[in-house]
Amino acid sequence: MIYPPMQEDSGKFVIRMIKDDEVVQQITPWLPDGVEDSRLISMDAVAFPDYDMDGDTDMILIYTIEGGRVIDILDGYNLKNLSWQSDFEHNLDLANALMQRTEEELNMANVKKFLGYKGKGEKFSSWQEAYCFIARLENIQESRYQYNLIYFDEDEVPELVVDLPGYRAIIYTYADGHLYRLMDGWGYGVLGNNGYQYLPSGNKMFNRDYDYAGAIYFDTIIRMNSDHRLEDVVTIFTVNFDDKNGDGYPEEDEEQTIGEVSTSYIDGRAISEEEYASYFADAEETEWISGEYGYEELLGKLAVDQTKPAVD
Ligand SMILES: [Ca+2]
Ligand SMILES: [Ca+2]
Ligand SMILES: [Ca+2]
Repeated sequence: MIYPPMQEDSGKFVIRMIKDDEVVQQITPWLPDGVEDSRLISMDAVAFPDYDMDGDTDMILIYTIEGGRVIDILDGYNLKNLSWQSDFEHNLDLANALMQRTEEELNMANVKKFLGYKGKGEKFSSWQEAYCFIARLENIQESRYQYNLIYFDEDEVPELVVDLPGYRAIIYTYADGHLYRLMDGWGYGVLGNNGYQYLPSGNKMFNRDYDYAGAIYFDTIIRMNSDHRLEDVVTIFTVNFDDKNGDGYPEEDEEQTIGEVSTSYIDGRAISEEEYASYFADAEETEWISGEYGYEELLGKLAVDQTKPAVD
């Protein structure tokens, strides 16, 4: 059950979700810039639609504060049938967009309509429709996103890449009327992570993460399982120097050996060069996962842009 919002001493208010007398979630509703100190007047509506149709239940709050009416969208993560076990994250980009776009009547029906929510249990009729739906929501949140359609696994349905070039990547797949978020804004481009490569139609992704300026690195090979989730196939830890004391860190007297010797491990077991190479036999055929074009061009490729009907 959800208790009415509670005003704390600070004047801030929180929402607590209670199950069996235990607080399982505490959420501090969002207050827009400039009205952060506003007090709550009324909680007007609470709904739990999976508005972005990714399989995880989300939350929409509408409330009135001294500064006016506010919409708060909270994305749920791994929340299956409201088990209350997972977290919600404020989606401020979407909330801000809603605050600007809907006028006078900020009610739940209008919010759902703006989000394009199809309703509980509804399905998409095609991957094109599903990707059009989710790309619209992504584009509202970040206009710099670049898109791509790639064939990650072996089937005929491409995966949708949503990429903030050099920063983070999202990937969606589609099956049987449903969207699945494979990668959820995985970061790259900093801290020794160059990005993600995949074997086209091979259901195989490669990522290498360097540390200590390349003295060690982790190779992770990832695949999509039958639940449409990514899972690690193997992680290989490579020490690229003579690690005399075996702590995985290049001490001063070991630093000079960087690049001279290298040993790879799987679960702590040293592996041969041949075994290491066997995991990368098809690495030559990989491509980078990256956005290649903007939102409008994506719509054209999905042939859903009504002003430019597909011709062939
Ligand atoms: Ca969701
Ligand atoms: Ca596919
Ligand atoms: Ca060492």
